[in-house]
Amino acid sequence: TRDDVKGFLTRNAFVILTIAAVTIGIILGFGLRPYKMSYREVVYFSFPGELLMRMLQMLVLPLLVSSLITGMAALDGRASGKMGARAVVYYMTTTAIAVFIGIVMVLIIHPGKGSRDEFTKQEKIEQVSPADAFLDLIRNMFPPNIVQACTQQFKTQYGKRVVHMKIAVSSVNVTEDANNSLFHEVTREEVIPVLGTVNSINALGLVVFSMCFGLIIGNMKEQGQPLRDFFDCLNEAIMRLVAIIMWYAPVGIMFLIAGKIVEMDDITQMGSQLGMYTITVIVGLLIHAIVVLPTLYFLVTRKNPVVFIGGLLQALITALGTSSSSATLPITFKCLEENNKIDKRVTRFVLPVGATINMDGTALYEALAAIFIAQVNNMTLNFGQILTISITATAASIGAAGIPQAGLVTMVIVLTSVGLPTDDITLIIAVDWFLDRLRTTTNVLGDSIGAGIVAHLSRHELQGADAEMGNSVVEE
Ligand code: DAS
Repeated sequence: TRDDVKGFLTRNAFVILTIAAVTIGIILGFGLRPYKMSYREVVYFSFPGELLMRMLQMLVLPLLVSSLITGMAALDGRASGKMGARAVVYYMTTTAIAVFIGIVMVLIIHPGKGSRDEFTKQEKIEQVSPADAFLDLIRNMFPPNIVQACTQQFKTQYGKRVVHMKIAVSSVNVTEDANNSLFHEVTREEVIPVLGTVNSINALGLVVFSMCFGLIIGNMKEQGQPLRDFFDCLNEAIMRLVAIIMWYAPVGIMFLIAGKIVEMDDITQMGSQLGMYTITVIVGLLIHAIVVLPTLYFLVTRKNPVVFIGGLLQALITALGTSSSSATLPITFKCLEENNKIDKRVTRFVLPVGATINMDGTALYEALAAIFIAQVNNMTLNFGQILTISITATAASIGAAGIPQAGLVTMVIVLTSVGLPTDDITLIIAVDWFLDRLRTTTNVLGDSIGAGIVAHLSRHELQGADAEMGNSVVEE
């Protein structure tokens, strides 16, 4: 009936709008390719998309801090301990499965066979030792200055600038100099992809700080109440801002996707090895995202994963459009809390941590890419080296930030750990902008299903907490 259709449309307005936006974006992108826009025109054209990225990035910081502090303060030590343990077990399990899938796929399909002369040799890459990389990882968990941790972005500990490919100027991970010269043609010669371990320091450092701070004010009883109220109100206010931005998101995503399609290299030029590599990554990510994660969700919750994932579509498409799981975080919150009715005490705790350290797509990708590079160099890896790759790929995915192309950067740790030439990363940069979107979508899916699973496993504690809350209200 008319009312049913009306109800369906309002319930799924966002998703319908976003899917329409992606479709129009793809058509627009391929329609405009023959006009060979200049770089400047591309930046103008993708400007609405860049605005969306900036709006979301602007919210990430207050949202991450307020949700984690509120989430930790709302849980008493015992409940947060149990919930934290469940989340960590889930993260390690799914990341290990993802790495395993990546390694099996690249060994079976073996995309790296054949000569390497088809790869054009590109710029030299700064070498970074794994020891420095790991130290950087731990160092970034303890920012010397909380305010600085919020603003200092994408500088490696070696003080060098990280200027990514030319898309960097029109996305979030720019440095001040590239930012100031927005229309400066950032050509390949100037791109010095210093692939140090670039973490979004604000995320790692702030996650550690917020969790400790939230736990402490949670145990400060009445004395901590003003701060708990403040961060609770801040979180609510940010979520209302997200609700406004969500109406703009489809427009932004349309231009992000169209702008990327307009400027991407001619995919037919891609050599057969790179083509096989791309297919291997896509198959691996699909297996993890469509088979492993939904099955895990069903096994634990006995609920229909298709319905659960249906509620996440807006977040998954935003991840595809922005290739940044931290930029998608505000929308992931909204989808889980409003569509999938996940308890806020779980999402506030699990999502910010998951978006920062749980990246199944990235872990699968880094293990697979490292072995692909070994194959291209005709290097046969022994079991010990493959084990090293799986461990360092897991560590690199934890250290990778939720920003575009972070997985490409932390791959330095994986390659150096088995003595592979790090400048071979340039062999796969050409397709990284596309594979990054797919692995980011997998990351967001992994975080969201993790929230669903942890919420299900913690339902008794949460009901218990509600009952206590209810009793205390009744007593009053
Ligand atoms: N783009 C990163 C993210 O936002 C993933 C990656 O680069 O591997 O999750």
